[in-house]
Amino acid sequence: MTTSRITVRLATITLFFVAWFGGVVRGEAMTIYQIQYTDLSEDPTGSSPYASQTLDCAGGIVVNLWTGSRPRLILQDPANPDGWGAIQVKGWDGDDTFAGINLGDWVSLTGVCVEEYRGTTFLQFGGATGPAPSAAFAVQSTGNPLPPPKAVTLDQIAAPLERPPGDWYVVDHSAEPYESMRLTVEDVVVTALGLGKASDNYNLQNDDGDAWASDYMNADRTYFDLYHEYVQFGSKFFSVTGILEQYERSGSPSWDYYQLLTTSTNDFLRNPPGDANSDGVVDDKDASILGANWRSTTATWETGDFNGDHNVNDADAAMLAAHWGKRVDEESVPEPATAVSLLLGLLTVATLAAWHRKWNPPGLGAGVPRCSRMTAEPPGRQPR
Ligand SMILES: [Ca+2]
Ligand SMILES: [Ca+2]
Ligand SMILES: [Ca+2]
Ligand SMILES: [Ca+2]
Repeated sequence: MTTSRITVRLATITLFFVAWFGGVVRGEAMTIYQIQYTDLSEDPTGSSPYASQTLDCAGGIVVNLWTGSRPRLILQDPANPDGWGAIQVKGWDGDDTFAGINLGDWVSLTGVCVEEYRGTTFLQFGGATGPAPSAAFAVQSTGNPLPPPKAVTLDQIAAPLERPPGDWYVVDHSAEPYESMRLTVEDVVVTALGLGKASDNYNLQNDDGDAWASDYMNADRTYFDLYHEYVQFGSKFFSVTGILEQYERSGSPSWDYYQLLTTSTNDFLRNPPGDANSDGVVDDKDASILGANWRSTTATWETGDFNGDHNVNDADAAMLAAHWGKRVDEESVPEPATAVSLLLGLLTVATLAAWHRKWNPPGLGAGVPRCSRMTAEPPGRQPR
């Protein structure tokens, strides 16, 4: 047999096997990275090259479990902490789909179907009526430490832009490597609410830019509330942690955005009241800021107004005094009575007034919160 005939025969056999197995990629389990990774210069959408194929996945550590109409597991492989390291598994067998799986388990999967759904890559795990009826999971180990959330800046997961009248788009998909990973952003303020397809997105802002977040997956959100109770216009956080998800929908209006999904109250670290400079501790630097803006009526948190009434007065001094020395990870809710009594301790109004006279900074403290120009969208349903 000539070489060319052998080549033709091998090609025929190869084609036969491809046809026989259709879109099924079985054999050695693939890593999350392999399933998620896309060369964004070749495919700017960032979609998985294995979309619609059935495969086995070596899996990762369970960093979140979510029960909903389609329960979800979020798996993260600590081998890829900088990108393409996490994926969501969507169950089709109701709340019991992932029974027996706990946070910190390393879970591997067989027979799952890769789905690109509204911009996010899922591994479908489904029973009789689902897309992956033969899917199975195995708990390889338990009690693994959860991979620490990756710190990113807001511009790395940038908020979408609006193309009037009401279409939202991302400039590029450079956030794609972080899809489904746990991320944390620091020193952010809520500057807009009511955004996104289901009006449950809010805008986080700092000097690096803007990014959208949502609490729809937050287990500690009060049922029927759109947001976690900590999230209000002007809420300020030392950090917010969540899982990044893309949402995309064509039509009119069309949507494409990334949203940071918080999962519990622990995902919000609030600056202790009094931490005017947002460095995570209440100390003399903050007292100096408050003193310098004493009696201002147009103040912000950064200039000493910690209760949001725009005035810098004894109420703010009391809050600062009550949290003196507190760090962000030991933040407590101030009780007015305690605060007032402590006010007479470390910091007194007289002290603060004296600081004010000493510095007498003209024109300081007239800042107003920066506010995004984003507008609210009509209510709709969040993808589930
Ligand atoms: Ca995506
Ligand atoms: Ca993806
Ligand atoms: Ca401080
Ligand atoms: Ca105040």
